[in-house]
Amino acid sequence: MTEDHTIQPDFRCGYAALIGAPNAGKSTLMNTILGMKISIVTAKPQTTRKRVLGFHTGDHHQIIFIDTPGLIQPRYELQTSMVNAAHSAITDADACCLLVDAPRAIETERMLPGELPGELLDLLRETRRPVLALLNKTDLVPNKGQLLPLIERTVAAYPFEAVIPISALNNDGIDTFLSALGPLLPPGPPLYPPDLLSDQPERFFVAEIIREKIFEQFRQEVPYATDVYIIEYREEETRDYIAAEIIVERESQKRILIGKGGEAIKRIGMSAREDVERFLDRPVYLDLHVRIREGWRDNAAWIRRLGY
Ligand SMILES: Nc1nc2c(ncn2[C@@H]2O[C@H](COP(=O)(O)OP(=O)(O)OP(=O)(O)O)[C@@H](O)[C@H]2O)c(=O)[nH]1
Ligand SMILES: [Mg+2]
Repeated sequence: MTEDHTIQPDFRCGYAALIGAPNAGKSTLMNTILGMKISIVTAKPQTTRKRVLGFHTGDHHQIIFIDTPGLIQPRYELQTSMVNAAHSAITDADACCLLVDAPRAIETERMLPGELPGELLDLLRETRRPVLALLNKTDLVPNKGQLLPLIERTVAAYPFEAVIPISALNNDGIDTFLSALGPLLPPGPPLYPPDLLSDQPERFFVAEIIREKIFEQFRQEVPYATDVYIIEYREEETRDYIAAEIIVERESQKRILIGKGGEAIKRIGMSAREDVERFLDRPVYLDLHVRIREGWRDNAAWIRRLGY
């Protein structure tokens, strides 16, 4: 925004959905643009489970990014709600940004894995929103000549507004992307104050940070069988007291999460607290509890209760 906060007559403001396969780098891209870690990122697919909003305000536009869960063929209730979150973001957005994992697409000669491309492109066609294709992780493509055939295939696959190679991690191509996206938004004043980055409550970010640590520290099915929610959040004089419940599906998963003599849960708590304190910029006491909620991820009532 300009110094005096006067809004230019050609100012634009609107919603931009970040969509794509799991692990394509959607959350990384949003964080890079916002200059703050709003959405959790891990090396594992299906990290993001809910829509996360992030606001980017420039001189000429305010972009309300919607980070979405990766598109998959759902196999249980939680995944169904994840896909629904992505689909509704596409419908709600003024413009869509389809992220492609470029090195993976080059290797497999497909833009998106599995049966998704046809279905997704049909949905995009139906909604008639402008779509940008972002070929991400170009830092991992050693020979830039390899990008050309991928660009050609992408151009041929759909009438994208533009096909832009980027590296979300290295902040490469991001200015080009933002310059292409801004004009696709409708004219209008900003909807949010320029210094606001997101509208999610603090407890959402705290639960997400704990979930990120579980994704980072455990293998195989444990992260996917886990969810986190805040049961108590109390602002005390010297610190915030935050109690969170980590839910799992089975006794064996609870044992893994707690670890021998509680060392695993302690490790989650320590790394999560560090990040939560950095995020909130104040000291916190994190109180973690593990509980079994049998079959929660395939239980519609639980999915709703968990805010999906
Ligand atoms: N080298 C490289 N790695 C990247 C880039 N962008 C993202 N990554 C990595 O890719 C992995 C997945 O990134 P995320 O941002 O979590 O991907 P996502 O699309 O949000 O994934 P889901 O939430 O699971 O759908 C992480 O390990 C990131 O560090 C990039 O431009 N270059
Ligand atoms: Mg994500």
